[in-house]
Amino acid sequence: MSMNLEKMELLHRPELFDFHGVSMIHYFTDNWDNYQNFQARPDDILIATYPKAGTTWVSYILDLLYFRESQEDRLTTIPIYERVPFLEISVPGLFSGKDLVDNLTTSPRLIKTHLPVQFVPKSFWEQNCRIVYVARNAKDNMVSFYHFDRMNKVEPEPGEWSSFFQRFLDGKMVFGSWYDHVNGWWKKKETYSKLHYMFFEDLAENTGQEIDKLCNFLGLSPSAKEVETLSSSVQFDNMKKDKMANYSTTPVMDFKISPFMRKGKVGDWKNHFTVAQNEVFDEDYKKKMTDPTLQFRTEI
Ligand code: PPS
Repeated sequence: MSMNLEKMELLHRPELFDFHGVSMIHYFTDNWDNYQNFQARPDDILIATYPKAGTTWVSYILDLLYFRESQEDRLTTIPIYERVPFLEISVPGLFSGKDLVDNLTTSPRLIKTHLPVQFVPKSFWEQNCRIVYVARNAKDNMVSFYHFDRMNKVEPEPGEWSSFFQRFLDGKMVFGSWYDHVNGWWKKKETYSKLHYMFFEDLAENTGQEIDKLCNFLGLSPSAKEVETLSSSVQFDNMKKDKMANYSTTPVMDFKISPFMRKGKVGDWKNHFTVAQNEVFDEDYKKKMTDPTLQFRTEI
C-alpha cells in the first residue's frame, strides 16, 4: 500500500455525524456496503475495541503468537496496521482496510475493528469466528483519545480538553459512546461464546497471565518460556521503539504533537481531570454503567 503525503495534505479534518444512532466520520462509513458484505472465514480472528483501548497492543501479541516463528521478516518489514488491517477504514487513494484484509495471505487472518457490536458484518457471526474484545477504563481511554485526535489528521478536531471531556460523556465521539460500546460487547458474551473480553488494566498489571488466558481461548499452548519472551517483547518501551509497531511510518499522524505510543499507563487521567471534572464524571458514570458485572479499574 502506498501512502501519498501530498494527498494527505489535501485532507480536511472530518466532521462527526449521526450514522444509525452512532457518531461517525465518513472515513468509516464510506465503505459501509462493501465491508458489510465482507466474507469472513471460520479461522479469522477479529480484534474489536473502542478506539485507544489497547488495539495495537493486543494485535501485536496475536501477530507474534501466530507468526513470529514462521514469518520472521514480517516483524521488520510490515507495519502492524498492514499485518492486522483495520476493516472499516477507507481513505480514498490511501487506505482501504477491506482491500488489505482481502489481500492477506496469512492463516488465520487477524482483523481490527472499532465497530460497535451491532455494526459488525454478519459473516463474522455466521462463520462463528473468534473475537477478542479489549476494553480500557473510560478515564484513561478518554485521555488517550484526546491526544490521538490532536495528532491524527483523519480524526475530527478535538478542541479544548474541557469540551472534549463533555463530548466524551455525551457519546459524541468517533465510533460513538464509550459506554454503549463496552456494554454492547459485554452483553454479546451472553449469546456468543467465541468472544474473549479482556481489559487493558489486567494486561498492564500481569501481561503473562493475560497472554495465558488469550492462548487458552485461541486453543494455543505456548511454553512458559515462550510466554515470558512474548510478554517482554510487548512491553511498552519495546513496542514504542519498534517502527513496525509504533505507527511512525504513517503520514496521517503528527508525532511532533503527540506520539502514538504516548504513555501506555493506567491512571494518566489523574494528570488531566480536574477535581470538578472527576466529580461530574463519576456521577454521570454511575447513571450510565448500571450492570454490576462489568467493572473497570482506573488504577492498578
Ligand atoms: S487505536 O488507534 O485505537 O488503534 O489505538 P490503540 O492501540 O487501541 O490504543 C493506543 C493506546 O494504547 C497504548 N499502548 C500500550 N500501552 C502499554 N503497553 C503497550 N505495549 C502498549 N501499546 C500501545 C498506547 O500508548 C495508547 O495509550 P496512551 O495512554 O495514549 O499512551
